[in-house]
Amino acid sequence: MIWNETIECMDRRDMHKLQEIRLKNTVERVYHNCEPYRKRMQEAGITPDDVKTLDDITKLPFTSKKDLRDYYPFDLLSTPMSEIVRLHASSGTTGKPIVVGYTRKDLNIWNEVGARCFTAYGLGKNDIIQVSYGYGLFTGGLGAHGAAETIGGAVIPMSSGNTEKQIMLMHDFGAVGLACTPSYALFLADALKDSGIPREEFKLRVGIFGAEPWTEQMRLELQEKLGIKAYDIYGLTEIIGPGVGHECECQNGTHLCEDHFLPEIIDPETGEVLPEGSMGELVFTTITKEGMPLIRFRTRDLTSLNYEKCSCGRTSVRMGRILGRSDDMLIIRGVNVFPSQVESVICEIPELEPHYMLIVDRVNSLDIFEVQVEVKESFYSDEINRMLQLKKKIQHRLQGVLGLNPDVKLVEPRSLERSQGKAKRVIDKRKL
Ligand code: DLL
Repeated sequence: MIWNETIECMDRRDMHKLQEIRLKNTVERVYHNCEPYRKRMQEAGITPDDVKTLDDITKLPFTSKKDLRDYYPFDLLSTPMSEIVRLHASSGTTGKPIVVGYTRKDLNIWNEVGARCFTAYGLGKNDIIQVSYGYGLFTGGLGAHGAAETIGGAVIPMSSGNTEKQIMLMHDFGAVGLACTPSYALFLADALKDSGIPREEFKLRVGIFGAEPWTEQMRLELQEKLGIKAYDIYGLTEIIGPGVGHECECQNGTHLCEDHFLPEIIDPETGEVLPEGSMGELVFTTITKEGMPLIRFRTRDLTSLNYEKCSCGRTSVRMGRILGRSDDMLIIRGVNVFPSQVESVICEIPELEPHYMLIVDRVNSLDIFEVQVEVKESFYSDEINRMLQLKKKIQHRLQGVLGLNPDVKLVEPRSLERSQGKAKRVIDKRKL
């Protein structure tokens, strides 16, 4: 099912024309209404008149997370506060949070893109949808909530946590859709099993998972454990929240709502726009937002874009899985390591649970890299030989994928800390 066929299946030339008009309007808007943007453009020696085609976007300076911090809380708004009807914020690892303001129209855009996502997952007005993303300043809860209401579904505004109640309501209300982080979904899968309630008594069919990187292997694991189809939902606070992109029934790439959020892929080192299909850093320009439009915002997310038409009929560009964030990349003994690479190895080994933790330290100027991973209950044993063999197997596979030989520590089932929101899977003691 397609929510907005005219847009989602639009001829690509028409989409370009639409994007071009909207880009020009946005550049005018920020130039005239937002001092920091005007200054930046003046410093770069350009005016809105210099942006005539989509290609001219490269003349515009980038915006970064640091800019949002520097102009905290409201200096990047392009509308007076009287037009703002909602504020959200996201706290990073350090310092002040970043703040985003939405006008009424911005909230409508958010609901529209959210509705496209939920419709693509096969959900509709007859479905009950449990939203287990956190509600509050985080955009996950209210974003998914708006999407579910817009398609006419019945929302259970659960928020995260309170796991027993999650399972009880999912069962008693007959939730068909579950929206939460993939790591929390894993946790709920275990809780569902522990509840002793037979799977047939649940109506759950669709997982709406995002807010953190997850691998194809993790999808298979979740689909099997929960007996559902697990779909990706992508988004970030700065751009709007969940709904910037979504998978469709083909589960073959995340369609971006590019009539609202214009994507580019750049080389994270040089800032150059890369040729179609290349892996690089994703950059977005919001081309319809009023409250806080962002020009060429550097997401730090590493991925690639595919402009081929999808078998679902949509022509919108598809984003590959997010490999990680350029700022999440670990450099261990000079080798670049993404937690997602470790995850893909762990999920492929049947004796292991998909729960893991990476611990990095530096002793006598040498990097120490430990991978802690849970062994499945059915395989866990006191037999040293059996465990040693498993350890060797994991080490061998990790060596193959990472080009590094980490210490592997097998831990008891359910001993690693579980997360109810975004998972924390790396402890880098070198930075502490
Ligand atoms: O995580 C918004 C969201 C809520 C998306 C619920 C999906 C579902 P932030 O807290 O600002 O916003 O974090 C944004 O999370 O730049 C990515 O690094 C990561 N991320 C979000 N969705 C995905 C995904 C929300 N589907 C940051 N796959 C982004 C991989 C994701 N990473």
